[in-house]
Amino acid sequence: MIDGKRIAVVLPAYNAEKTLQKTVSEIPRNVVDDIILTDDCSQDNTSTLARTLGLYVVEHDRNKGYGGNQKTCYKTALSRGADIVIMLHPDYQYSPRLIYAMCTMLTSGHYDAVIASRILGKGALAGGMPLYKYIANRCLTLAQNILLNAKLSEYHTGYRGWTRKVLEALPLDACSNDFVFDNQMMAMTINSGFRIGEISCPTRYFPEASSINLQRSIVYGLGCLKTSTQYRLHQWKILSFPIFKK
Ligand SMILES: Nc1nc2c(ncn2[C@@H]2O[C@H](COP(=O)(O)OP(=O)(O)OP(=O)(O)O)[C@@H](O)[C@H]2O)c(=O)[nH]1
Ligand SMILES: [Mg+2]
Repeated sequence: MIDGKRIAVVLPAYNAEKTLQKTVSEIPRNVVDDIILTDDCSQDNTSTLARTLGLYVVEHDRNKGYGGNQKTCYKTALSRGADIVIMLHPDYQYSPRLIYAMCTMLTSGHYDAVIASRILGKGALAGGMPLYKYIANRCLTLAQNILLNAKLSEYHTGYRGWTRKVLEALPLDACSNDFVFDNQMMAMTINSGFRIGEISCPTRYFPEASSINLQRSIVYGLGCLKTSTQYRLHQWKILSFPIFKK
């Protein structure tokens, strides 16, 4: 709890066995009330390990995709009474020690959502982000900031925090079940006028923390541009899209 708000951390997991324990060990248990792992039909022992670590586990009976997995994360966290939900990839790419800082940005009342950015500061390349991902991240961010009329340092982090108000307001079921879910959710948050804060976050790249290949990265990048273009067309009242229905 922080300021009387119930804090949940959700871990959308897929084959996270090798990195789960390290990730969970750095979650500040003194403030986090609920740790939920949703297992998207992993082929390793992610669920078994998660139960051993004392997490609340939801298992999909078939692979629903990254976005489908996050839908389960947020529904579960809300149904278990969360006021603040921090989404963290369980691949130990991000520092769980920043959960407290992210939560206090949300409980302060200044922000409705917060992202932990790898781009704020100079740590991304030092942390091992491949140059092609860094350049793609910067170019997509520039394009999205222009199309969304926003000023974020990145849109692609796997470490985000939300208030209950945001999660209840956004029509998440209208979003993709694939990786572009994250990007659609950011665009929807902006469309609904919610205030987004950012903190800087160190990143680590190592084989288990990064499984997305070039082809999937390209599909994701094009999906991001499509999302922002849809937002612009929606704002100009030229076309309407279900993800931007308030
Ligand atoms: N549900 C589901 N999740 C997946 C799948 N593939 C990867 N993930 C999860 O999606 C998250 C992001 O994938 P990563 O491979 O870490 O992506 P990345 O290469 O680190 O991407 P960047 O952090 O942007 O550089 C991880 O938590 C994975 O466990 C999948 O097929 N289904
Ligand atoms: Mg990763």
